[in-house]
Amino acid sequence: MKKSFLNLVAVCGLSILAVNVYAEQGSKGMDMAGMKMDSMQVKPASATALSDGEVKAVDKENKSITLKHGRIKSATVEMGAMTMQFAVKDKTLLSNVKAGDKVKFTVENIDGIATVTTLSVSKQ
Ligand SMILES: [Cu+2]
Repeated sequence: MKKSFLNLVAVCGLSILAVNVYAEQGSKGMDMAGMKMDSMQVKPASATALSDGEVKAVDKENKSITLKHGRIKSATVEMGAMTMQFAVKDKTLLSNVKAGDKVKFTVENIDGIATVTTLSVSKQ
């Protein structure tokens, strides 16, 4: 996980260099670079649907999060509304959330464990 995150940082670093190159070519180049940066923020296409939830507890040590969630129906996980603890795929997912936050997340069945694979605070 950490390695792939570092790879992502490396890719972003390369894009920032590209922005600088475009900037020297004038405003038209800047626009193109801007589009490129925007597209990087778009989530990769996934069959996994976003679910809504509210954070009840965060446990970075054990890479888990307790979420009160609505109905979940993803490619590999289906359940009704409840409050439960999930494993998280990467503990960096937990760095921006705290109890009380409303979140959107995706869950996948990884080795039989319902695992949160993406997590972001909902914009109200
Ligand atoms: Cu559940």
